[in-house]
Amino acid sequence: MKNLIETVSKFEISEKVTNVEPMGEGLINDTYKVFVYGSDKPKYVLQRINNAIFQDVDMLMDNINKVTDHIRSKNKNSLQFLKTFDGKSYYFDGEKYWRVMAFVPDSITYQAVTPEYSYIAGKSFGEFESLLADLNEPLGEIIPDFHNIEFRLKQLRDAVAEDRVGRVKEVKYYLDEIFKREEKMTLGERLFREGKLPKRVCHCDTKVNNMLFDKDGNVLCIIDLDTVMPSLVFSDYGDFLRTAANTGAEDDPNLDNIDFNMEIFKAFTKGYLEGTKGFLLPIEKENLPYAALLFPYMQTVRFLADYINGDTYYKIKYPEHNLVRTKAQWRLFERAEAKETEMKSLIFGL
Ligand code: GN1
Ligand code: MG
Repeated sequence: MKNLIETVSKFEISEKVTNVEPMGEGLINDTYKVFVYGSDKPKYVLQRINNAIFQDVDMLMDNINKVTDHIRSKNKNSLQFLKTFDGKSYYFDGEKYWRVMAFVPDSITYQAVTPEYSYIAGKSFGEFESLLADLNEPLGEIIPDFHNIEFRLKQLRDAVAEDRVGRVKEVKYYLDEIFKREEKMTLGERLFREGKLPKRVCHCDTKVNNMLFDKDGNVLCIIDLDTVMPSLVFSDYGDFLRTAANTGAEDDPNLDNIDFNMEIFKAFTKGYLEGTKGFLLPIEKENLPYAALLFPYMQTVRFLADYINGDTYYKIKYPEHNLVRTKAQWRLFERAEAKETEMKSLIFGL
């Protein structure tokens, strides 16, 4: 803890820091709440940037600063990052990279949401995309091909070919099911190549727990901006539903808990279509059910590839964790797939 307090002290904070405690459930970075003298509520957030994944920390912070400045220039809430005493947006301690942001007061995060909150989330979230639609400064592609499913399937194939830790034989069922649907699930990339779908500035990690809500369910601000980059519009819509419409947990060991909740789907989609009225193309709207399937599918591919590779990417809590995650995401995919026709007719009516 002493070291963490010392790290925080490199940033422009005038108060006396009293305590630093672990926070959140992120799978990539390590996050801490920072308390200062005279208050029992956290005042700042300290984060260790995972630079194995985000190798170009300058590009990372530059992207984030462009996005937060742009949102603030429109008088909307955004995360506020602090500079170090020597004017940098991160601190390198010789081994690790750190950043500090202001804690958003009176904010709540959820792991699950109600239909009512989903409607508001869809709307605020569509508005977030509208806000960024006129960002003129180009953003760096911080993780190239991040949500490119063709690329993710190639990574899975490479992992299988290498079979580094001998896990391929036990996951054959999932591999077969995944590759059976390859043609169908790579539609977005084909439409992009044919010039029919544009790329837009997307958040690319819109899990429910990456949004701060106020007590009335309004989205106060969107957090975890590391992956903001150009992507197909499906990214944010699909990834939100991946967590929000799941009646179980992302890594639920009990597959019976998992279903794709159509009430959440309906409410979120209604809000999202309102929020994106100004820019969403008919082809983007028509393919929203595809997006709802794509993200559980892609996350299955990513968790499975990491399991086969011997757990090198995602933080795990126990040895089989990535396999449990794979099974849970696949169950969610199957449930969503079974409701695809229903989704299409619902969207058609909205
Ligand atoms: C990672 O850091 P966190 O937990 O918000 C991942 C996302 C995955 C998600 C799965 C940079 O996000 O893409 O969807 O885990 N972020 C990165 O929970 O890979
Ligand atoms: Mg996160």
